[in-house]
Amino acid sequence: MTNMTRLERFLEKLRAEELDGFLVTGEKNIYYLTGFWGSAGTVFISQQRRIFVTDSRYILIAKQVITDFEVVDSRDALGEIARLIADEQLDTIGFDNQVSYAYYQALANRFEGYELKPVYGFVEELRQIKDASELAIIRQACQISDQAFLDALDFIKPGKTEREVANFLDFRMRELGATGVSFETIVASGYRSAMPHGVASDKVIAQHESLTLDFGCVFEHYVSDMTRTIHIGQTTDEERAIYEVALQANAALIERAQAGLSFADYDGVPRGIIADAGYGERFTHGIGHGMGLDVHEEPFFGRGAGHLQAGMVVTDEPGIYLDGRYGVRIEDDLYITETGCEVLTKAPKELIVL
Ligand SMILES: [Mn+2]
Repeated sequence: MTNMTRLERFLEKLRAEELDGFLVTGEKNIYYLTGFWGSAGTVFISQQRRIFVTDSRYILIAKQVITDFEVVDSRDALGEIARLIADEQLDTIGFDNQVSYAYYQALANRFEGYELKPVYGFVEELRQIKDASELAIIRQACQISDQAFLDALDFIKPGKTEREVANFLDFRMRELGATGVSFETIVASGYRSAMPHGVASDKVIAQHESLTLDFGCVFEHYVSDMTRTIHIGQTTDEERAIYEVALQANAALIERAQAGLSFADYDGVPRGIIADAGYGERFTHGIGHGMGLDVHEEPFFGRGAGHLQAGMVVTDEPGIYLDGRYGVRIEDDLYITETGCEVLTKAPKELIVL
């Protein structure tokens, strides 16, 4: 299984879902299967044919990058694919159920006579299991964000604004090789740190405040996503105690995370620690999510039953938020193996007081 290529896994899933062919949409899904990165591409895959259609803007790069596919230049991708497969005796064609209504109308028009079957997350399910090359890239993305955090510790001072710190992180990650940020950088100080997704504002960071930094970068199309909470000046006993609870929850999950752990336990183990400490109501979001080409991708632990599988990259991000006062969150990215997990984000987690 782990030695199978992405296309082999795709074809195996096609058989399992009893589909004769599948229309792949979405830039990241297409990149995953073909290596082509661009906004205009349509992919059709059956057991016999692999077709990639783009228009004249992208055709030269597509022909350079894409191997193992017929690369076709057309502005009518669906019509072109329907024409190419007309003699193939196919019956049931799958497509992503997230496409737009207009796309579906065009599809129904061009593929008249086929049974069209909407499927949720066909390629996204394959993308959950990272191969060695993907893991190597994600490791580098995490190294970049680790280093940017360490460098930011020298930059952060009372009197600076949250936005100045966010700009520092964003620019530093680019200096270290990132091509962008994986989401709008969260820098939340003091009372604003009680908002789990408080993006950086013009608020000035003051003495004795906590500061939550949640950020990540894009490196070779893959992302990192990490959170650290630090304190400025000095901390109270309560702040130290709450930090310790969040850290214990984060660490307990690292201890337990391995292939086979149920999604319910993935969330439940750290949540139980926070609840036992009396802050269950203050942990107001899910424990984490899958991560790869997208910063939030399958698996989503809140959605139904499932188990960790070797090769997943998932976040571990417990938090405690005291409305109007402050909050703490600690987030790592974990690569799941048969026997445990590798923590990809290595920035220090002991309480830092600047
Ligand atoms: Mn996250």
